[in-house]
Amino acid sequence: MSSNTFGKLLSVTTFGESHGPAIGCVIDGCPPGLALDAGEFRADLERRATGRSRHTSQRREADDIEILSGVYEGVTTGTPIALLIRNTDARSKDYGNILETFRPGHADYTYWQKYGVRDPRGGGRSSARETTMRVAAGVVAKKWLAERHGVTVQGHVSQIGEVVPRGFDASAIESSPFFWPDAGQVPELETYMDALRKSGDSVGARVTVIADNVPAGWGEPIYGKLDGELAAAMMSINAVKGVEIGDGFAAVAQRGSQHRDEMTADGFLSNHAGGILGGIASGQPVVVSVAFKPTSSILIPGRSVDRAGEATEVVTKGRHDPCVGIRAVPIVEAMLALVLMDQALRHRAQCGDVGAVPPRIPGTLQGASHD
Ligand code: EPS
Repeated sequence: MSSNTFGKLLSVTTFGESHGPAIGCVIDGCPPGLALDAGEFRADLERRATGRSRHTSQRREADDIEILSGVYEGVTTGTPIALLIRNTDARSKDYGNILETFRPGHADYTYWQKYGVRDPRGGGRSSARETTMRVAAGVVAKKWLAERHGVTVQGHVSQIGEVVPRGFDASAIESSPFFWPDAGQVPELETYMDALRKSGDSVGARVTVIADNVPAGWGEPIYGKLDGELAAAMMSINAVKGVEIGDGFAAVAQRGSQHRDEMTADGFLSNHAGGILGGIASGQPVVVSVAFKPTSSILIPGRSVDRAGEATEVVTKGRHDPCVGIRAVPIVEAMLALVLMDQALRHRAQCGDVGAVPPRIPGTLQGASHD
């Protein structure tokens, strides 16, 4: 199986299956001298993990990181950083009844068509378990971006099913079981999710992530556009069906006079472009929204075929997420951070001598819209 690596100067390779002995990643190209310790991965891994609320899969993994290489006396050495997490709570018998068939809406069928062989336990390599290692690699990128450039990356869930936030309070996000920016709506969402789970169905979600303090100039036209690479990175996450940068598809119905972000010496007057022009960061916040489909592993029976091509009915039992988008905030943050760090290193390599060219317009003026 190829294509398990992404990034150019900072590259990440992930490996492992959901029910195999371990999952892991190799981060190559991280500059030397970054302080790094296994405990630093804990917070983001917990944010992504299953079993931390009743609204997610109840599989309970410790997600303890082992740093196998690339760090000596607490700092990165510039050599490949290999990280490993052992799987401790796989329950493969849950998959006994779908070994011979294909869940409708799942990669079961396409993996089978492509490889002619598959590890059906927990979805094998196609499982969202793989995203654990993206989050781990993202911890390194977030830290480097924050220390070297003051870049911060923060996400939230911006829609669950048909429910959208009524207000926006950044301080509400991390204490919410839904990464939701309006604390007042959490009881309503709990009721919504409880009813959904009882019905045996699942629902989609939208996740929005914003990177602040991204310097103007990061990104490479023509085929290495920052937005192009972000779209590819986001689409590589399990269950993602759509990516928007800034206004995204809403731009279709806008006029040029409305969409353009007018510039003053004091700052941009809006951010419809999502911080990227011509594939290059403008110095405004980079705003990415990602659409997650409803999980296909559900209790409601669905028509399918078995390996012999005979009609059958599939019901997926086990420990599944009724809304996989809820746990996706740290994954989207990680992918954004990894793409930004790669682009930062590439910018430094080619244009490090250019420096800041006047006029340097500060980011978006306070009060201007991100959306
Ligand atoms: C997943 C199915 C479930 C989730 C898993 C993602 O796996 P299992 O049936 O083995 O419990 O628990 O999520 C994780 C284990 C994780 O760490 O994210 C799937 O089909 O994608």
